[in-house]
Amino acid sequence: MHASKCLVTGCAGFVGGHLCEKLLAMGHTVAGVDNFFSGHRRNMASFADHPGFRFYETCVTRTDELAKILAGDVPVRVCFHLAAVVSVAWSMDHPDRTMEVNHRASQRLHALCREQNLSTFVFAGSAAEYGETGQAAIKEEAAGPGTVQLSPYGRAKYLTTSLVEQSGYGASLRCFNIYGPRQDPASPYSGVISRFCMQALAGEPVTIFGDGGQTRDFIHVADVVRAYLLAAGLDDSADPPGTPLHGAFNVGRGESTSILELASIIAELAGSRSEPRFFPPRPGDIRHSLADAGKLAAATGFKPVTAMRPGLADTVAWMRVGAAGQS
Ligand code: UD2
Repeated sequence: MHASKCLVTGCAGFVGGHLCEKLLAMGHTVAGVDNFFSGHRRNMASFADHPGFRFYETCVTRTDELAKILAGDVPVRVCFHLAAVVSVAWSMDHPDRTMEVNHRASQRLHALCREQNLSTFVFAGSAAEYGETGQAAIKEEAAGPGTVQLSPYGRAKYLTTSLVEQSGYGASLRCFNIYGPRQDPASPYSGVISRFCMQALAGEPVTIFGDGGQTRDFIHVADVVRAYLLAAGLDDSADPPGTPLHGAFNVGRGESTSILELASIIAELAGSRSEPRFFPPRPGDIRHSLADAGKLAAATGFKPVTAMRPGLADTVAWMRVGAAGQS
Protein backbone atom coordinates (compact mmCIF):
# COMPACT_ATOMS: atom_id res chain seq x y z
CA MET A 1 0.00 0.00 0.00
CA HIS A 2 1.07 3.57 -0.71
CA ALA A 3 2.19 5.30 2.52
CA SER A 4 0.41 8.58 3.27
CA LYS A 5 1.04 11.36 5.71
CA CYS A 6 -2.03 11.77 7.92
CA LEU A 7 -3.14 14.48 10.30
CA VAL A 8 -4.99 13.12 13.35
CA THR A 9 -6.57 15.76 15.57
CA GLY A 10 -7.42 14.44 19.02
CA CYS A 11 -4.46 12.04 18.86
CA ALA A 12 -4.30 11.78 22.68
CA GLY A 13 -7.96 10.81 22.91
CA PHE A 14 -9.34 7.33 23.34
CA VAL A 15 -10.21 6.75 19.67
CA GLY A 16 -7.53 9.05 18.24
CA GLY A 17 -4.79 7.14 20.07
CA HIS A 18 -5.94 3.81 18.66
CA LEU A 19 -6.19 5.31 15.17
CA CYS A 20 -2.63 6.72 15.29
CA GLU A 21 -1.29 3.39 16.51
CA LYS A 22 -2.91 1.57 13.59
CA LEU A 23 -1.86 4.10 10.94
CA LEU A 24 1.77 3.93 12.11
CA ALA A 25 1.68 0.11 12.16
CA MET A 26 0.45 0.24 8.54
CA GLY A 27 3.48 2.33 7.54
CA HIS A 28 1.83 5.74 7.29
CA THR A 29 3.30 8.80 8.96
CA VAL A 30 1.21 10.80 11.40
CA ALA A 31 1.11 14.42 12.54
CA GLY A 32 -0.89 14.34 15.78
CA VAL A 33 -2.61 17.34 17.36
CA ASP A 34 -4.06 17.53 20.88
CA ASN A 35 -4.36 20.09 23.68
CA PHE A 36 -5.01 17.54 26.48
CA PHE A 37 -8.38 19.07 27.30
CA SER A 38 -9.79 15.57 27.62
CA GLY A 39 -6.98 13.51 26.05
CA HIS A 40 -4.10 11.99 28.00
CA ARG A 41 -0.41 11.48 27.24
CA ARG A 42 -0.81 7.86 28.32
CA ASN A 43 -3.01 7.27 25.22
CA MET A 44 0.05 8.06 23.08
CA ALA A 45 2.49 5.93 25.10
CA SER A 46 2.68 3.11 22.55
CA PHE A 47 3.64 5.40 19.63
CA ALA A 48 4.91 8.72 21.02
CA ASP A 49 8.50 7.74 20.15
CA HIS A 50 7.70 6.15 16.79
CA PRO A 51 9.88 7.73 14.06
CA GLY A 52 6.82 8.23 11.87
CA PHE A 53 4.97 10.24 14.51
CA ARG A 54 5.23 13.94 15.30
CA PHE A 55 3.19 15.57 18.03
CA TYR A 56 1.90 19.17 18.06
CA GLU A 57 0.39 20.41 21.30
CA THR A 58 -2.19 22.92 20.17
CA CYS A 59 -5.92 23.53 20.07
CA VAL A 60 -7.89 22.87 16.90
CA THR A 61 -9.36 26.35 17.12
CA ARG A 62 -5.85 27.61 16.16
CA THR A 63 -6.40 27.35 12.43
CA ASP A 64 -3.14 29.24 11.75
CA GLU A 65 -1.18 26.49 13.54
CA LEU A 66 -3.03 23.76 11.67
CA ALA A 67 -2.27 25.46 8.34
CA LYS A 68 1.46 25.30 9.13
CA ILE A 69 1.23 21.61 10.03
CA LEU A 70 -0.64 20.78 6.82
CA ALA A 71 1.93 22.54 4.68
CA GLY A 72 4.97 20.91 6.34
CA ASP A 73 8.01 19.53 4.47
CA VAL A 74 5.94 16.51 3.50
CA PRO A 75 2.38 17.69 2.83
CA VAL A 76 -0.45 15.91 4.64
CA ARG A 77 -2.67 13.78 2.38
CA VAL A 78 -5.47 12.71 4.70
CA CYS A 79 -7.06 14.50 7.67
CA PHE A 80 -8.85 12.62 10.45
CA HIS A 81 -10.59 15.25 12.56
CA LEU A 82 -11.45 13.74 15.94
CA ALA A 83 -10.56 16.56 18.34
CA ALA A 84 -13.70 17.88 19.98
CA VAL A 85 -15.55 18.74 23.11
CA VAL A 86 -16.46 15.09 23.71
CA SER A 87 -18.88 15.30 26.60
CA VAL A 88 -22.59 15.77 25.96
CA ALA A 89 -23.08 16.83 29.61
CA TRP A 90 -20.24 19.44 29.50
CA SER A 91 -21.68 20.86 26.29
CA MET A 92 -24.97 21.65 28.10
CA ASP A 93 -23.12 24.10 30.37
CA HIS A 94 -20.75 25.41 27.66
CA PRO A 95 -22.76 25.78 24.45
CA ASP A 96 -20.64 28.60 22.95
CA ARG A 97 -17.32 26.85 23.45
CA THR A 98 -18.82 23.62 22.09
CA MET A 99 -20.02 25.41 18.95
CA GLU A 100 -16.60 27.03 18.47
CA VAL A 101 -14.64 23.77 18.80
CA ASN A 102 -17.04 21.20 17.35
CA HIS A 103 -18.42 23.29 14.53
CA ARG A 104 -16.64 26.52 13.62
CA ALA A 105 -13.07 25.22 14.06
CA SER A 106 -14.06 22.08 12.14
CA GLN A 107 -15.51 24.21 9.36
CA ARG A 108 -12.24 26.14 9.07
CA LEU A 109 -10.14 22.97 9.06
CA HIS A 110 -12.39 21.40 6.42
CA ALA A 111 -11.94 24.47 4.19
CA LEU A 112 -8.19 24.40 4.72
CA CYS A 113 -7.90 20.71 3.81
CA ARG A 114 -9.89 21.32 0.68
CA GLU A 115 -7.80 24.33 -0.34
CA GLN A 116 -4.63 22.33 0.17
CA ASN A 117 -5.97 19.45 -1.92
CA LEU A 118 -5.82 16.74 0.72
CA SER A 119 -7.30 13.55 -0.65
CA THR A 120 -9.97 13.62 2.05
CA PHE A 121 -11.25 14.95 5.39
CA VAL A 122 -12.82 12.40 7.73
CA PHE A 123 -14.86 13.87 10.56
CA ALA A 124 -15.91 12.27 13.84
CA GLY A 125 -19.67 12.76 13.68
CA SER A 126 -21.95 11.28 16.32
CA ALA A 127 -25.18 9.41 16.96
CA ALA A 128 -26.07 12.47 19.07
CA GLU A 129 -26.84 14.27 15.78
CA TYR A 130 -30.15 12.40 15.59
CA GLY A 131 -31.92 13.55 18.74
CA GLU A 132 -34.94 11.44 19.65
CA THR A 133 -36.03 9.77 16.40
CA GLY A 134 -38.53 7.23 17.68
CA GLN A 135 -37.07 4.86 15.05
CA ALA A 136 -36.01 1.33 15.96
CA ALA A 137 -32.86 1.39 13.83
CA ILE A 138 -31.70 4.85 12.80
CA LYS A 139 -30.75 5.58 9.19
CA GLU A 140 -28.59 8.52 8.14
CA GLU A 141 -31.58 10.41 6.64
CA ALA A 142 -33.10 10.69 10.13
CA ALA A 143 -31.01 13.83 10.76
CA GLY A 144 -32.12 16.83 8.72
CA PRO A 145 -32.58 20.59 9.00
CA GLY A 146 -35.65 20.14 11.24
CA THR A 147 -33.99 17.74 13.68
CA VAL A 148 -33.90 18.89 17.29
CA GLN A 149 -30.68 17.61 18.85
CA LEU A 150 -30.77 17.09 22.63
CA SER A 151 -27.49 18.91 23.32
CA PRO A 152 -25.16 21.60 21.93
CA TYR A 153 -22.75 18.69 21.36
CA GLY A 154 -25.23 16.96 19.04
CA ARG A 155 -26.14 20.23 17.31
CA ALA A 156 -22.54 21.24 16.60
CA LYS A 157 -21.66 17.77 15.30
CA TYR A 158 -24.74 17.85 13.06
CA LEU A 159 -23.83 21.25 11.59
CA THR A 160 -20.34 20.01 10.72
CA THR A 161 -21.58 16.75 9.22
CA SER A 162 -24.07 18.74 7.12
CA LEU A 163 -21.37 21.00 5.73
CA VAL A 164 -19.21 17.97 4.90
CA GLU A 165 -22.17 16.35 3.11
CA GLN A 166 -23.14 19.48 1.21
CA SER A 167 -19.60 20.29 0.15
CA GLY A 168 -19.17 16.92 -1.57
CA TYR A 169 -15.72 16.72 0.04
CA GLY A 170 -14.99 14.28 2.86
CA ALA A 171 -16.99 11.98 5.09
CA SER A 172 -18.50 12.06 8.56
CA LEU A 173 -18.69 8.91 10.67
CA ARG A 174 -21.64 8.99 13.05
CA CYS A 175 -20.35 6.59 15.64
CA PHE A 176 -22.72 5.08 18.18
CA ASN A 177 -21.38 4.04 21.63
CA ILE A 178 -17.67 3.29 21.33
CA TYR A 179 -15.89 1.28 24.03
CA GLY A 180 -12.65 -0.62 24.59
CA PRO A 181 -9.25 -0.46 26.24
CA ARG A 182 -7.96 3.01 27.22
CA GLN A 183 -11.38 4.58 27.58
CA ASP A 184 -11.05 6.83 30.62
CA PRO A 185 -13.18 5.40 33.46
CA ALA A 186 -12.44 8.18 35.91
CA SER A 187 -14.53 11.10 34.72
CA PRO A 188 -18.19 11.57 35.64
CA TYR A 189 -18.76 11.85 31.88
CA SER A 190 -17.04 8.53 31.13
CA GLY A 191 -18.78 5.93 29.01
CA VAL A 192 -20.94 3.42 30.82
CA ILE A 193 -18.75 0.41 29.95
CA SER A 194 -15.57 1.90 31.36
CA ARG A 195 -17.43 2.96 34.52
CA PHE A 196 -19.04 -0.45 35.04
CA CYS A 197 -15.71 -2.26 34.49
CA MET A 198 -13.98 -0.06 37.03
CA GLN A 199 -16.79 -0.39 39.57
CA ALA A 200 -17.09 -4.17 39.15
CA LEU A 201 -13.34 -4.70 39.51
CA ALA A 202 -13.28 -2.55 42.65
CA GLY A 203 -16.18 -4.55 44.09
CA GLU A 204 -18.31 -1.41 44.22
CA PRO A 205 -21.99 -1.26 43.22
CA VAL A 206 -22.53 -0.46 39.54
CA THR A 207 -24.40 2.82 39.13
CA ILE A 208 -27.49 2.54 36.94
CA PHE A 209 -29.28 5.74 35.92
CA GLY A 210 -32.98 5.01 35.54
CA ASP A 211 -34.33 1.46 35.40
CA GLY A 212 -31.51 0.06 33.21
CA GLY A 213 -33.98 -0.79 30.44
CA GLN A 214 -32.44 1.82 28.13
CA THR A 215 -30.46 0.32 25.25
CA ARG A 216 -27.39 1.27 23.25
CA ASP A 217 -25.52 0.02 20.17
CA PHE A 218 -22.00 -0.61 21.48
CA ILE A 219 -19.08 -0.93 19.07
CA HIS A 220 -15.49 -1.84 19.90
CA VAL A 221 -12.81 0.76 19.18
CA ALA A 222 -10.87 -1.63 16.89
CA ASP A 223 -13.90 -1.81 14.59
CA VAL A 224 -14.27 1.97 14.68
CA VAL A 225 -10.63 2.38 13.64
CA ARG A 226 -11.28 0.11 10.63
CA ALA A 227 -14.28 2.25 9.70
CA TYR A 228 -12.05 5.36 9.76
CA LEU A 229 -9.49 3.71 7.48
CA LEU A 230 -12.20 2.67 5.04
CA ALA A 231 -13.70 6.15 5.05
CA ALA A 232 -10.30 7.59 4.14
CA GLY A 233 -9.67 5.00 1.43
CA LEU A 234 -6.70 3.63 3.35
CA ASP A 235 -7.88 0.08 3.98
CA ASP A 236 -6.58 -2.57 1.58
CA SER A 237 -9.44 -4.90 2.35
CA ALA A 238 -11.98 -2.38 1.03
CA ASP A 239 -13.75 -3.18 -2.18
CA PRO A 240 -12.90 -1.25 -4.34
CA PRO A 241 -9.65 -0.42 -2.49
CA GLY A 242 -8.44 3.05 -1.78
CA THR A 243 -11.54 5.14 -2.52
CA PRO A 244 -12.38 7.82 0.07
CA LEU A 245 -16.06 7.97 1.00
CA HIS A 246 -18.32 10.99 0.70
CA GLY A 247 -21.17 11.90 3.03
CA ALA A 248 -22.47 10.72 6.41
CA PHE A 249 -22.25 7.11 7.58
CA ASN A 250 -23.47 5.41 10.75
CA VAL A 251 -20.91 3.27 12.54
CA GLY A 252 -22.48 0.72 14.85
CA ARG A 253 -23.04 -3.01 15.13
CA GLY A 254 -26.80 -2.80 14.67
CA GLU A 255 -27.37 -4.72 17.92
CA SER A 256 -29.04 -3.49 21.07
CA THR A 257 -27.80 -4.15 24.58
CA SER A 258 -29.64 -2.92 27.66
CA ILE A 259 -27.74 -1.29 30.49
CA LEU A 260 -28.93 -4.02 32.87
CA GLU A 261 -27.65 -6.78 30.56
CA LEU A 262 -24.36 -4.93 30.31
CA ALA A 263 -24.03 -4.71 34.11
CA SER A 264 -24.63 -8.42 34.44
CA ILE A 265 -22.11 -9.47 31.73
CA ILE A 266 -19.41 -7.15 33.10
CA ALA A 267 -19.93 -8.40 36.68
CA GLU A 268 -19.57 -11.98 35.43
CA LEU A 269 -16.41 -11.23 33.38
CA ALA A 270 -14.86 -9.31 36.27
CA GLY A 271 -15.71 -12.13 38.70
CA SER A 272 -17.47 -9.53 40.80
CA ARG A 273 -20.45 -9.77 43.11
CA SER A 274 -21.20 -6.07 42.61
CA GLU A 275 -24.91 -5.38 42.77
CA PRO A 276 -26.54 -2.66 40.68
CA ARG A 277 -27.49 0.52 42.51
CA PHE A 278 -30.24 2.58 40.91
CA PHE A 279 -30.17 6.38 40.58
CA PRO A 280 -32.58 8.81 38.90
CA PRO A 281 -32.39 8.88 35.08
CA ARG A 282 -29.99 11.37 33.52
CA PRO A 283 -31.69 14.45 32.05
CA GLY A 284 -31.79 14.21 28.27
CA ASP A 285 -30.93 10.49 28.23
CA ILE A 286 -32.13 8.81 25.05
CA ARG A 287 -34.13 5.64 25.77
CA HIS A 288 -33.06 3.58 22.76
CA SER A 289 -30.23 4.21 20.32
CA LEU A 290 -29.53 1.69 17.58
CA ALA A 291 -27.71 2.15 14.27
CA ASP A 292 -28.83 1.01 10.86
CA ALA A 293 -25.29 0.66 9.55
CA GLY A 294 -26.34 -0.61 6.12
CA LYS A 295 -25.03 2.43 4.22
CA LEU A 296 -21.40 1.91 5.28
CA ALA A 297 -21.71 -1.85 4.71
CA ALA A 298 -23.09 -1.28 1.19
CA ALA A 299 -20.36 1.25 0.34
CA THR A 300 -17.39 -0.69 1.68
CA GLY A 301 -18.39 -4.18 2.80
CA PHE A 302 -17.63 -3.10 6.39
CA LYS A 303 -18.76 -5.53 9.05
CA PRO A 304 -17.77 -5.09 12.71
CA VAL A 305 -15.91 -8.20 13.84
CA THR A 306 -15.76 -7.76 17.62
CA ALA A 307 -18.79 -9.28 19.33
CA MET A 308 -19.97 -7.92 22.66
CA ARG A 309 -18.59 -10.58 25.02
CA PRO A 310 -15.03 -10.78 23.64
CA GLY A 311 -14.97 -7.00 23.38
CA LEU A 312 -16.02 -6.62 26.99
CA ALA A 313 -13.56 -9.31 28.09
CA ASP A 314 -10.79 -7.37 26.34
CA THR A 315 -11.86 -4.17 28.11
CA VAL A 316 -12.10 -5.80 31.54
CA ALA A 317 -8.65 -7.38 31.04
CA TRP A 318 -7.13 -4.00 30.14
CA MET A 319 -8.82 -2.32 33.06
CA ARG A 320 -7.47 -4.96 35.45
CA VAL A 321 -3.86 -4.08 34.59
CA GLY A 322 -3.85 -0.93 32.46
CA ALA A 323 -6.08 1.36 34.47
CA ALA A 324 -4.13 0.62 37.64
CA GLY A 325 -1.02 2.14 36.06
CA GLN A 326 -2.64 5.28 34.63
CA SER A 327 -1.02 8.60 35.29
C1 UD2 B 1 -22.83 8.45 24.01
C2 UD2 B 1 -21.52 9.17 23.87
C3 UD2 B 1 -21.74 10.60 23.47
C4 UD2 B 1 -22.61 10.71 22.24
C5 UD2 B 1 -23.88 9.88 22.45
C6 UD2 B 1 -24.65 9.78 21.16
C7 UD2 B 1 -19.96 8.17 25.44
C8 UD2 B 1 -19.28 8.32 26.75
N1 UD2 B 1 -20.83 9.15 25.14
O1 UD2 B 1 -23.59 9.01 25.07
O2 UD2 B 1 -20.49 11.23 23.22
O3 UD2 B 1 -21.89 10.27 21.10
O4 UD2 B 1 -23.58 8.54 22.83
O5 UD2 B 1 -25.97 9.42 21.40
O6 UD2 B 1 -19.72 7.28 24.66
N2 UD2 B 1 -25.28 4.99 32.41
C9 UD2 B 1 -25.54 4.34 33.60
N3 UD2 B 1 -24.58 4.36 34.56
C10 UD2 B 1 -23.38 4.99 34.41
C11 UD2 B 1 -23.11 5.66 33.19
C12 UD2 B 1 -24.09 5.64 32.21
O7 UD2 B 1 -26.62 3.76 33.78
O8 UD2 B 1 -22.56 4.95 35.34
C13 UD2 B 1 -26.29 4.94 31.35
C14 UD2 B 1 -26.66 6.32 30.82
O9 UD2 B 1 -27.69 6.89 31.60
C15 UD2 B 1 -27.10 5.97 29.40
C16 UD2 B 1 -26.22 4.76 29.03
O10 UD2 B 1 -25.73 4.25 30.26
O11 UD2 B 1 -28.45 5.58 29.38
C17 UD2 B 1 -25.05 5.12 28.13
O12 UD2 B 1 -24.39 6.24 28.72
P1 UD2 B 1 -22.99 6.78 28.18
O13 UD2 B 1 -22.64 7.96 29.01
O14 UD2 B 1 -22.01 5.67 28.09
O15 UD2 B 1 -23.27 7.19 26.67
P2 UD2 B 1 -24.46 8.06 26.00
O16 UD2 B 1 -25.27 7.09 25.21
O17 UD2 B 1 -25.14 8.93 26.98
